[in-house]
Amino acid sequence: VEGIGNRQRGLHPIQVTGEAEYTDDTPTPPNTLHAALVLSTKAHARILSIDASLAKSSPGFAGLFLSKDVPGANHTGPVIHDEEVFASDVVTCVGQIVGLVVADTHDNAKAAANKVNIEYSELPAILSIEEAVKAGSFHPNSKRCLVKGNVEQYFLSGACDRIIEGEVQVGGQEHFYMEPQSTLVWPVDSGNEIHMISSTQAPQKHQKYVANVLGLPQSRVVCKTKRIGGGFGGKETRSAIFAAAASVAAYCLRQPVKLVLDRDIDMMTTGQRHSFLGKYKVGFTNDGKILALDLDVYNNGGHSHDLSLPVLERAMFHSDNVYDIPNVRVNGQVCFTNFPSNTAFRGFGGPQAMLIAENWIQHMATELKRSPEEIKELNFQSEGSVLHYGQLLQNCTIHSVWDELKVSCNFMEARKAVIDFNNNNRWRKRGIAMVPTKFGISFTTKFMNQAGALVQVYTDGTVLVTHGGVEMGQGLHTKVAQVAASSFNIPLSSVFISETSTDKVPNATPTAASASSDLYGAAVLDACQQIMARMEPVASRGNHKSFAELVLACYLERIDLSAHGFYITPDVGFDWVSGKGTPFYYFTYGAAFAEVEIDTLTGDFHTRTVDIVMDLGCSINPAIDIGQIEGGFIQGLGWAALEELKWGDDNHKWIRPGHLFTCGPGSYKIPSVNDIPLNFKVSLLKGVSNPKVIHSSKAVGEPPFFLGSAVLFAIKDAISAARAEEGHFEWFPLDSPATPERIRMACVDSITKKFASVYYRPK
Ligand code: LUZ
Ligand code: MOS
Repeated sequence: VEGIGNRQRGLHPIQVTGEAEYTDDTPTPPNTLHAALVLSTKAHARILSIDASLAKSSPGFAGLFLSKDVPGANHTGPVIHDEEVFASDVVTCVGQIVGLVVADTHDNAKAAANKVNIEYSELPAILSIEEAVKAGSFHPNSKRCLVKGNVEQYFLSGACDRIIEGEVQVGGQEHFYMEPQSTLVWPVDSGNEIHMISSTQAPQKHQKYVANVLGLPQSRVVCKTKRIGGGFGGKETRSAIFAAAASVAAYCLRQPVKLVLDRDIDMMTTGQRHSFLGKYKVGFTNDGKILALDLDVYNNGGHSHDLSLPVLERAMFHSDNVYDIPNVRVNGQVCFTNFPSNTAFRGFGGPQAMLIAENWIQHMATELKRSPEEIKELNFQSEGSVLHYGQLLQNCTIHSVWDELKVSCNFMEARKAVIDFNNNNRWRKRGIAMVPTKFGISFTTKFMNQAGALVQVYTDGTVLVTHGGVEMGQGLHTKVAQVAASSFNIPLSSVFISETSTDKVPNATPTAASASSDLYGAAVLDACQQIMARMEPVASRGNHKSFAELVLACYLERIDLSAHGFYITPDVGFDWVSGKGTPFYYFTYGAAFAEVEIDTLTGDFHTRTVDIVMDLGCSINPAIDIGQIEGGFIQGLGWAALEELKWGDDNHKWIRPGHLFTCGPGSYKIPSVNDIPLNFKVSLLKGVSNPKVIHSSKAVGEPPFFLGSAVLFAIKDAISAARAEEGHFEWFPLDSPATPERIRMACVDSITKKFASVYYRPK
């Protein structure tokens, strides 16, 4: 996008030079103590004894805090309080916090924490979705059902020419934010107040968790966040428990405490994207029209509830992806497993469910010997479609997005070229795929769709904006500042957003669900309009040469130049009893094309081309939005094809049960420069708007993520070509992620037949 300077991109020089301060860079008071966690090493066990004698004589040791030291409530959680800040009697996963050691340095704290000796008596553990389902191990009250039409009747009536059944396992994903979980907590006024700086998407949750664990009123606890080095959902709730643990030491010792997790500790304790298991039964006609879908979905909640139920709910809402299905039944339930609590991650269950949908629609196409793209198109929803949860589809643009992509990627030509390449190469195969997506915008929990802002205008004509949202590198502050600048008709450089703080804007919803520009943009607009209205009598005299002059004149007339703005998303709400409602204010649509080449002998692949079209309405800042699409796609590609979490279980003797083996970049492969598609094209659908939202824009954060799965389906297409040469034309499942092992084993030949088909399956 030409003509947009660095400032407008949100790219500030201090970010480039590394001078921008994150939590760990904040100068600490001289008496600051450093914390390290004492963690459970068992997936499920009773604590028999804790011996701290060695730790206490460790260099620099300043204190050990356990459940018995908690001044307030030890139980916490975002929805229900089912999780202990410090495990008291029983540990329910490896990596659960048992204690916190503080010392003079980070290294001394770690060394001392390692010397705390805990004796356990082991209990049986549940270490996969499959085991949980078999054992009936579910979180309480986590069963959900959505029904449209009558699935059973359709399967029995003979209306379906064909019925297919299958199972898909969808892998989890580590957030891998660049900045690990970090917090600095200090007592103020001899412990009468507690302040903290935390790396979080939810400063308000830190305030709440800390007030709760210390038994303090929320009015005496402040959390501030200037910026964070990525969150991706991993700091929507999980960050708060670390602040709570650190605050106990800070409060009891009346000293500042800093807790910054090392990467391996972060990975093994903070939870990941939920893995899912989907079991489908789909009925359709010989013409390729879907008639009925019966779907069971299970997600791996881990050892506490956290956000697992809302994640399951969003998954159930997205289990149609963009397809019109006359009869639907979706049953869902959250599995209790002995893993760290899985949590929000960009897409929040939506991508997992859409991946299951794209699997069964591809399965249909294989049955019908037609191209998946044809079957997809044939079943697209359109304007006026009624979704399986009762929402009426309005302003549906999936057809325009898809048609534009088809032309842009030249799909027919690409298909011909792939067939030609595959006919001429025995051990390398190419594949292509087009994948559509529709992402529901709004928190599915109605009350969360609210936002506050504080706008303060100073006498030099500069404006300080504070709102409830957190800047995590997604450009939120830039977009919100643009809204303020355009309201006052002043340059962007006159607007400043310094930090997010619970004492400026109270009770803020976490910065999540892609909705923050919509929400905070509108709240800031509300505040600006209030101030403009107050300034109007002075402004209408028309004798001011600049905004600064006008502001000064208003000040001299004793006009209030500070306003609190507020916004709620209208018309949303859902009732799980009737299973009907309007959970989403609107949808963001997109589609992606991918072409890959695989090496059928090693299972390696690379992405040759990716082409993406998205409808973002009338973008507030196309440079930021295209960055979000590129980043979201690549993160989705990582989830679908590169990143595999491996846990110890009874079949894997080299890692103890419930231990995360992949707890660093050496064993867990996130996308790198070499994984970027050789040709990577992103465009925004032109001539569209979204009158419902601030400046007619659309939410962008999560919607592109799922498009990364186009790479997985292109890989599958390439594998099909390899299998065809061995005479295999039937449907085959491919769990995500499509790692080299899975790709290699799916390219069946005389060598793969020598191996048992068991490879590591997602948990
Ligand atoms: N968080 C949440 C979310 O609490 N509810 C949601 O619906 C949601 N959606 C996406 C991301 N985070
Ligand atoms: Mo996110 S999954 O919107 O915190």
